[in-house]
Amino acid sequence: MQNAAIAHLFAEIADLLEIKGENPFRVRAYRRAVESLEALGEDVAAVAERDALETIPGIGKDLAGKIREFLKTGAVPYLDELRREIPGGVVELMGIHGVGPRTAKLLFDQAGVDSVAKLEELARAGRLAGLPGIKARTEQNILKGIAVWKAGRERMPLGQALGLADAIVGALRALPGVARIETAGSLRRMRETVKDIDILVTARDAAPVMRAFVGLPGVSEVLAHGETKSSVRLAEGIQADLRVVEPEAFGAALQYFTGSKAHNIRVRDLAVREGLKLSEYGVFAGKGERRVAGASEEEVYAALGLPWIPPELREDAGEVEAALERRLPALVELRQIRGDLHCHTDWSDGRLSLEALVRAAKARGYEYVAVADHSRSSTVANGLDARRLEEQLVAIEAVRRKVKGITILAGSEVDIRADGTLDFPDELLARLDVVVVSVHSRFTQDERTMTERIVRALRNPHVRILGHATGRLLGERDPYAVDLDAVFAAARDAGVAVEINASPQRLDVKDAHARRARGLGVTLAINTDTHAEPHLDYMRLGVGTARRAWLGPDAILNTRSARDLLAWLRAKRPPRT
Ligand code: DGT
Ligand code: CA
Ligand code: ZN
Repeated sequence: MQNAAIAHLFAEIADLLEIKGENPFRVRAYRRAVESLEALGEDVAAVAERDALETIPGIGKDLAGKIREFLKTGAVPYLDELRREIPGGVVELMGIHGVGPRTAKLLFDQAGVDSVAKLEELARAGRLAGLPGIKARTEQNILKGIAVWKAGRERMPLGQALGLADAIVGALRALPGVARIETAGSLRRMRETVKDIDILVTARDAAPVMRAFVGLPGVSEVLAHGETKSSVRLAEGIQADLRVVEPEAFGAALQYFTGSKAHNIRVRDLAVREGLKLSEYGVFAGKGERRVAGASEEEVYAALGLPWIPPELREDAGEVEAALERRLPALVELRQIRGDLHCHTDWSDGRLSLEALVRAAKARGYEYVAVADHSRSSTVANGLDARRLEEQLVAIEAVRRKVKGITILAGSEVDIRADGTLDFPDELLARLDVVVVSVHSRFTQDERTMTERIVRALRNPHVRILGHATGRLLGERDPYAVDLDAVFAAARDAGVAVEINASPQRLDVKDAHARRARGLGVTLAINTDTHAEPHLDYMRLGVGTARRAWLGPDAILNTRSARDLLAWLRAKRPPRT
């Protein structure tokens, strides 16, 4: 499918137009087209084939023409023209937090900055501050932004890597002779970022599998092409390794390459104590010649006297002890999730209409879905004021009559204002089924101010969920300063659930924080923060995060039935002073 490739080109056009300071409507048209293409379930070539490109939302005559052009020639001349005007490095600058299109253009025009490296050089030398519109503080912020940007490029967010890995595994699985194929490494453990994609395969004849792997359409560079191991770099920059292993050793190899390294060391120590030898080829007894286990992971762990340990726990964070004592937790599973409690619609900055959101949630088998659009303070996100929220309540009522078989919760993602007050009066909040509160502004407050701000919001008796508690954006923005323990304790005392925001850029709170919160007695909610239909699938990332936090279904609010959830949401809490 060329959908992603074309979306990528349109996104680049939008960036370039933005830097050029072109009409914002044109820029937005390209951005909408990007979202549409990413959300499109069908191959765009097939859509073009039946002459229906213009039925795709956001694709008009002009963009349809460019798509056809690309499908025919593999190029978009308009983009090539733009690229000649503005070097790619200038677009890259916009990836740095605090550098928007205007700053990027200014840096390029005034100081010839055409790469992040150049920008860093000038900032370090203190030579940006003299430029018009750039203060000394901006220079410091840019340096900070560069550091986060760099860290983000060494490791890819899990959500993006999973998508790439799924595509590779899907393509290879279809080959004749491929018996088993699985991802390993940090990706299988659902770590929030991964360095590379590790894949294991068993095949009668490895050569054609290797050939197919190095020839995949997303490959930009072949780093190694061997009989048992090949490595490639994908266009997105990440490396992928494919190893061919014997069926008798598949479980042992999967165990070894899943890691983590720290977990493996602990498990190998256990083996040694039992007089066994553990390697990627199996568990061996005697003088290390007799294989006693290897085909499956279950059998490998069993040979060491352990139950199978879920990959998400394999961080040497107490899981080996728990396994030895037979007290591994029963972790929450995706199929136990019964609804999503933080979704946006086109009433604020989402793409789905109310009805489309509800139908999409229903199609995923959910029992309930909460509409939680932004509130007024989030102006860039087209946040609702009280009047529009009231209108939305009426609209939700209408959808309730129209779409049966799913409980529609009326909610809001209410901004926590700088002083901890909320965007709506209590009387209006009281009419909502679920109130999510989040920080979207003034991230630079000191820790005490921020903590007090959030705690104050949590004490509002109508608040039921704290959204993305640290505000971090992977590879883009660090968490703000906040005393999470104090926040978690306040949430517990106020009966507020803390969200595991499953959006791939957020995963907030993250695994370690979620585990800590649970330890303090907090209920968690796994929400996708959906802004478009495919985002509902982010639930998988949130569940992975919860599993890494050792959480079972009982810790998660949205594993409850609609009835139990409603009872929880409506439970009266003691008034606080
Ligand atoms: P990453 O790639 O940094 O996101 O994290 P991993 O865990 O995927 O690390 P990677 O790809 O270097 O190696 C994959 C697994 O292979 C790792 O989790 C455990 C195993 N492994 C690699 N090197 C060693 C080692 O020196 N000792 C042991 N015991 N295991 C290793
Ligand atoms: Ca890896
Ligand atoms: Zn938010």
